[in-house]
Amino acid sequence: MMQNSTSGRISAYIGLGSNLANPVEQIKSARGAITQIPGLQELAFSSLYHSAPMGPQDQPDYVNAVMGIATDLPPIELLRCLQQIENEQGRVRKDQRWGARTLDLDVLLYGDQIIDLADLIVPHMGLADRAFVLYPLFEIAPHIQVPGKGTIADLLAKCPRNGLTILEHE
Ligand code: ROI
Repeated sequence: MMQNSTSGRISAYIGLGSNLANPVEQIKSARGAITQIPGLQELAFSSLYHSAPMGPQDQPDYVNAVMGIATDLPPIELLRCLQQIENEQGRVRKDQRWGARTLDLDVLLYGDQIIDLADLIVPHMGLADRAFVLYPLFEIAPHIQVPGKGTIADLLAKCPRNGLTILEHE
């Protein structure tokens, strides 16, 4: 199925998060921008979820979602395109680690590949213990394997919902 090779269309999953400047609109606008990336097609989009911040608590709650895509962009090019969209939507990188942000786009999974580059680690490091990633991912891809970590269903069973609620059904 070419999921393992270096060329051809790969299914990948992108995590979206925002907790500033109208998060629902940030997520919807990011979805539109991602769909415009050449060499990429949307396959699925989760509901929008409302989540309490993980990390510093002195920041607003988040809106999170997960998007499934098919792409022939290499992972690092996909990352660069996503970073450009973050910047275009007013992302300012502050000194505080894990602080508030208008838009965060993460490559969660890229086919069944394990990627360990300076700028990009896939599967995403927080994937297994973040309810705001696992629940939307499970919604759109209940049968996938997370390379090196097991099935999404197994991971989900070990991850409390943590107050995560659906804000807007897809
Ligand atoms: N917390 C939540 N709930 N959602 C996020 O998307 C999110 N992103 C982050 C940190 C700051 C770790 N906390 C988060 O990067």
